[in-house]
Amino acid sequence: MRRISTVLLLSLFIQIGFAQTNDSISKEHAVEWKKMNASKKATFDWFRDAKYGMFIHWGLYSIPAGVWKGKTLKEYKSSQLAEWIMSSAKIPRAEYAELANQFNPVQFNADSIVLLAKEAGMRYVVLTSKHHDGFAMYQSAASKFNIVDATPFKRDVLRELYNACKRQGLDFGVYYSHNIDWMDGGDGQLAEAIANKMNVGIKNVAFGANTWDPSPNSFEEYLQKKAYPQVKELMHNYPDLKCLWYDMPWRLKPEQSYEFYKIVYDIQPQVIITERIGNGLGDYIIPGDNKIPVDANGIAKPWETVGTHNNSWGYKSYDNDWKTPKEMLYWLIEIVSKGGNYMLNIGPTSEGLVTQQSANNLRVAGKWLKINGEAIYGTQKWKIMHEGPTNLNMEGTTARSQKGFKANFTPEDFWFTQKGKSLYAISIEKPTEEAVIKSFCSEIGKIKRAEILGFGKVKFKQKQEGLTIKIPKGFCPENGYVIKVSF
Ligand code: FHN
Repeated sequence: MRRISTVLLLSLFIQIGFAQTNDSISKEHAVEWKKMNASKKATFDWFRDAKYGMFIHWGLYSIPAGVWKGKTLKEYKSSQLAEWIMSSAKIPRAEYAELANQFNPVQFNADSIVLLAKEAGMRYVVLTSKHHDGFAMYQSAASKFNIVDATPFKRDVLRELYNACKRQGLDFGVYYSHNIDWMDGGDGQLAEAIANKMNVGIKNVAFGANTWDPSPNSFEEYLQKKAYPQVKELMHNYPDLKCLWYDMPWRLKPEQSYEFYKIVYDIQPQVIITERIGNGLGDYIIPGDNKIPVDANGIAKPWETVGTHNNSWGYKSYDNDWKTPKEMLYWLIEIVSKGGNYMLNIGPTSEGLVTQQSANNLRVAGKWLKINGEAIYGTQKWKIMHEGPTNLNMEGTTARSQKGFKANFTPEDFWFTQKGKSLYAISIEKPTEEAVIKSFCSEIGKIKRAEILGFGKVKFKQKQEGLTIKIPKGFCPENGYVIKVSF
């Protein structure tokens, strides 16, 4: 019972969004922030067009892969996410740091991973440059606890992925856990938050703090000596980044969030920043992990849903609940029809590999996108998002892992997008002899042309009840198809 409530609490935190602290930034900083935010239009345009990205959670936690001292995460009464094992199993810092001596992922090949992202139809890649365990996946002058200085591997994988993306024409961004650092973040401002009765927007004020073996330094020292310098070196050493994915801002003060925003802007002004920088200072919204907003119309900024491929971000040896190609396509089209982006995660193993099942599923969905990508990239949401009987509610990581993904898509389900003078009706089910799209009725204007992407022009009838299309004989794609109509 206690385990369940801790897990539920964790999922609740992750789903309610990222709340603010009591204060706000100064008036001068608010004016400055507005100017900086408004100057990023080119990157917002890029983001809106790109639609689909690859998230990579990779770090020392891929060695235990969800098992510590013979016990799986299930037996520890806390988070079930593999990258949280240091916290769930309350591993002392020195003991956790020893994992670095074993980290030697000699099979890692950045070009293969970037090629996989390309084959999957993804347009950008975001790597965890440092996750909550405090370990940097690049050469850092600010902390020796990094992949080059602390492991026998001695290779800067961030640099390798960055270069591979450049070679293969994908865009690149970095994730950085700015607020939570179990290795060096002291008490994560916990004592102060408790003393000041700070409203951190969650019931458990200690959430994410290292309470089992905190580093002896203050949080301010961590910011000055590690976090700010590391963000600066990321910005100096890896130019032309698209985004900085800050995460988990609880207890972070408004001026600290502001500083994290400003240091990025001063070096790479084009970089857009996630809402999880905290205190309302993000450039784009993250509605939740594995969560699709029911109604996205009220979201005023660009947004991105991030998703696990199984039910963990970091590699977890015993979680094989992989999203099938159809499920992946569902997430992507549901999100895109609502105007958002989807960033789907892979968690490489401690050898540096992506599991075969995960790679296969990504590639199958990618084949669909090769034919139908025109209905995804560079599109906008239409006034109608979906028609048909399927109505799912994607509530978050814990919900998916506990309930599983259950859906019976039908040939009557269509999701919509638009681009210029064309509309797209997207199906992820095999067609029957005839497709009827009710939303394309005569009321929306006279349709002049209809085609099936990857197939060609088709005959159609447009009436008050909708558009009817005869599906060509023998046309039966397993994961559906797209009808494009033009006016
Ligand atoms: O705690 C992290 C988690 O490990 C993972 O990085 C996700 C990705 O969105 N962010 C936090 C939980 O929301």
